[in-house]
Amino acid sequence: MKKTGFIAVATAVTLLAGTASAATLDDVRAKGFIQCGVTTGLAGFAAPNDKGVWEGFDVDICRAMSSAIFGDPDKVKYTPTTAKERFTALQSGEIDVLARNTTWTLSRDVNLGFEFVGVNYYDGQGFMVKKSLGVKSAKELDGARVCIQSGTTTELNLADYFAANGMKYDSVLFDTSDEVREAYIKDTCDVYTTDQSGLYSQRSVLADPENHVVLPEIISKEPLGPLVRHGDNAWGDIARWTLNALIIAEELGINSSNVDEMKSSKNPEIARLLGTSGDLGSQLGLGPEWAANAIKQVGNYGEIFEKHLGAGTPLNIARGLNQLWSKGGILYAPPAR
Ligand SMILES: N[C@@H](CCC(=O)N[C@@H](CS)C(=O)NCC(=O)O)C(=O)O
Repeated sequence: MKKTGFIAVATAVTLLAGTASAATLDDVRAKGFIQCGVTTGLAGFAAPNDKGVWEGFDVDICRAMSSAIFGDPDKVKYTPTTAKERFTALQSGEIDVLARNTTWTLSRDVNLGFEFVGVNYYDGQGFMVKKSLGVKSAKELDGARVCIQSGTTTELNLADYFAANGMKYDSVLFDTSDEVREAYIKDTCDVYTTDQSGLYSQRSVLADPENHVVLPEIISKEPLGPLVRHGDNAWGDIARWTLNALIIAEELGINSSNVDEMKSSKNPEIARLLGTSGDLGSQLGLGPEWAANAIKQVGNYGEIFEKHLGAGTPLNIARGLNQLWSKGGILYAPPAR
């Protein structure tokens, strides 16, 4: 009896595990789109354009997944989430993936039950002040009123940094970055702190960006990346390898303009990635052109970075740490083979 009971339980667990691992992709295919959690609006990363279409560096992660699955980058619906709401939206199944400048931390991974599939932007927390304040370093901020966003890693880093430097501060908390920016403009606080990328983004939409300075100190590590729920490894694999494919494409010199010619390349790594040899696509439960479609329709990592954040944009962010490992940065994708 005992033995049968054990086998029955073991079978049920196996069946459940089998169901869970296929669920999200099946569900996404059945409904015909990916439900993608983004910010409530952060220029360059995720914001609706003048036609109401969401675009940005984080949005392109979801678009690339859509290309990999559907061969079409626009089979995506967007759910704007505040920093506080984002995790409930993912846990409850309201969204399939969260692509929202979210820092990979132990407690989010383990305690909240998420799977960070990689890093699409290596960041760190910084400070922005008005130039008129004459402050040159974060060490001069003792006694400052600091505007921050609730539900973020920013809060704990700020407390740690001020404590470590024997300084005091008053925090002024808001739910969205629009509210933080408005408060900063209205002098409700002296300093704005968040991920440096967020500061560049927010400065780019101020009426007078030239009057604001991002201080040199970086007080934390903020590896930002897309995440999915624990329990559906196959779905996590699709998100992970879509991101990796964009990075590998840049390494291999494949971009949105040359991807079709590259399909006849003699380089075996290129052939495997673009699906002209091997079966990487079917291993992921996708078609052979999964990566080729993502690269063609959305671009390689470098193209996506330049389009939304690079020198030609109001954000004007240097690649820095987000340069490929082979070019002095730390962006490194495991091999697609
Ligand atoms: N990386 C940090 C901060 C994330 C965060 O919320 N950043 C701000 C940057 S300005 C943001 O995205 N705001 C957009 C919004 O309020 O919708 C975290 O994961 O907690």
